[in-house]
Amino acid sequence: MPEEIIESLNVRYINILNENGDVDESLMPSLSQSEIKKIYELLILSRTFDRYALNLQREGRIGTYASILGQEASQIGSAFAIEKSDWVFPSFREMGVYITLGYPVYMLFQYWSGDERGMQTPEGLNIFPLCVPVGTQVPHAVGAAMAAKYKGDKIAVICYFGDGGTSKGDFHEGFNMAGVFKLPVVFICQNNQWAISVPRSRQTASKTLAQKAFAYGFEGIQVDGNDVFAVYKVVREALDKAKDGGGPTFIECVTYRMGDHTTADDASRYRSKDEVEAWRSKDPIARLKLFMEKNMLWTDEYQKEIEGKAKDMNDEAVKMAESVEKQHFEEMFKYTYERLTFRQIKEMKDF
Ligand SMILES: Cc1ncc(C[n+]2csc(CCOP(=O)(O)OP(=O)(O)O)c2C)c(N)n1
Repeated sequence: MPEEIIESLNVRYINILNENGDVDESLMPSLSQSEIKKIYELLILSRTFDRYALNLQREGRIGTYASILGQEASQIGSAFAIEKSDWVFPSFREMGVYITLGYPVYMLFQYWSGDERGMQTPEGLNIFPLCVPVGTQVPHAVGAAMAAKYKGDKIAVICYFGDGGTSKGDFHEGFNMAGVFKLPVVFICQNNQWAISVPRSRQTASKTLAQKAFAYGFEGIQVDGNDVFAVYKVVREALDKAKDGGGPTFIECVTYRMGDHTTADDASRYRSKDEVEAWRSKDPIARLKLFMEKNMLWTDEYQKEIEGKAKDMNDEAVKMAESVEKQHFEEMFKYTYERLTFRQIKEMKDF
């Protein structure tokens, strides 16, 4: 036969919970009623944190902040599947992941107010500090997965990044290594359609981001990133597969960044109101609420109670963050190198 197809790839797309709050029972993950309520409460807590952070930035009480509005299902759904012993490598937009994993909320406010001590992960939590340089966490995560495999630890590594991150060399180098060595790593891309002002259509000519994984010898799956059940299910299965020696998985969560890129951006300069409105009806929290209402898990009183709790937790966290003892300015210089450089000594004196 002079010509034949030697490879064809099938990219799966998964949605379980639709915008009306109905689920595809055949795909529904096993979650108890109390777990579903817990997920809902984490969604509300994370959205409340986000609102607080945006308001604090406008009041000049914290610095630049990257909102998670609209992306909560991708974050909480994925983090809910993570076990304490797994290792997490976030980008800079994963506050919902941090909150779900039990990171102290006050330390998140502390970090965004410019105090790096907020990223000193407390003992017992396996979360790397958030990563501002786009994509550089991919090789870090792959290295950690390599170490876990070498040591025979039955853990998985989870690495988060955005659609923009898939254009970085770090992404391709990390994916290649993960594929060749069949490493226990789950890559989660929150495709929120925009990398600052660069739309998804200008990021890549591929039909999906998920399909990029096939080039490196492992599966890429696309999931409705505003569907917390689908995200949870796919991530859970990928983590189990990684821990059973099945190698890496790439999960593309299709979602939307409802806010500006950061508080230093004005998205109305590069995207239309109509586009934002079209995504508003896909809100990840609204659809879980509808599902819970239909299944007798939601009432007005319950909503008031959990919103009150979320507000109290955030109030308390802001108070704690603002009462942490200030750092001495020397701290800024001390930890970049083992010993201060000549220039640092001069800068410190001049400060
Ligand atoms: C290496 C590097 N280049 C450029 C930037 C500036 N920058 C910050 S965020 C961003 C876009 C990131 O887009 P994406 O990966 O889709 O993540 P999102 O912000 O949408 O969550 C850029 C270019 C950076 N932080 N790091």
